[in-house]
Amino acid sequence: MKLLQYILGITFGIFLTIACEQVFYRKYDLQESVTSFNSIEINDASRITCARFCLSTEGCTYFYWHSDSCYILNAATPGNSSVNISHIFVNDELKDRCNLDGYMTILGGALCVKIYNTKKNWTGANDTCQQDGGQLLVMGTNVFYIKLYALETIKLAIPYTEYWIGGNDLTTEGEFTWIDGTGVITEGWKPGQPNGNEVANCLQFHDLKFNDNACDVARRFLCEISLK
Ligand SMILES: [Ca+2]
Ligand SMILES: [Ca+2]
Repeated sequence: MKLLQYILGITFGIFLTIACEQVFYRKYDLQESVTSFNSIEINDASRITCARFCLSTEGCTYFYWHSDSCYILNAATPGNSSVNISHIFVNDELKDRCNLDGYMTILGGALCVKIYNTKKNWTGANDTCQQDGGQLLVMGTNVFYIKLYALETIKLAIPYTEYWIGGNDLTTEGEFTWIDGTGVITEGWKPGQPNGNEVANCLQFHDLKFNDNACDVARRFLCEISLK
């Protein structure tokens, strides 16, 4: 966490008072711009309007606002705008969801992840995450690059090559989907992957790129506390 505090400059936030309830969005600057796809764009919106829109949008816990343009980055129903973002505004209440043994608060709770260095097969790994109240890490299209960025900020804490994450092609061979239903996995593959056909039906990171592998192989794994 100390490393992260050095990397991320927290500049300012905004308070919202809606229906007697105070909500605070804190701004997190990113060290480099990140492209966000499938975001919802609202033009001519103040920061407060943008925050309000986030609050009223299912699934939205953080957003990007710059020069009167507002982007809802992680809505339950993604939009079709892509934008380069240099910071995100994160609902301050999110940081509390990471208050579990070993879970790291990254980008103010935009990502809440635990690195398990004990090895389990894919199902055992997912069971462990569920016992934590979470799931194996998923990286759906609308949050893919933000999560990848967030993981790269803690790469020193992820020293090994291979970790199970939350995708598989158990339903339809060759079509890898995320276990939270956020869609088909089309980007982020290691070159030449997936290559395992019927033998390899579970998704793992290989140097933060995707690779299919046999589900009964024992691997370290990454759990997250979902935003839902
Ligand atoms: Ca397969
Ligand atoms: Ca493979």
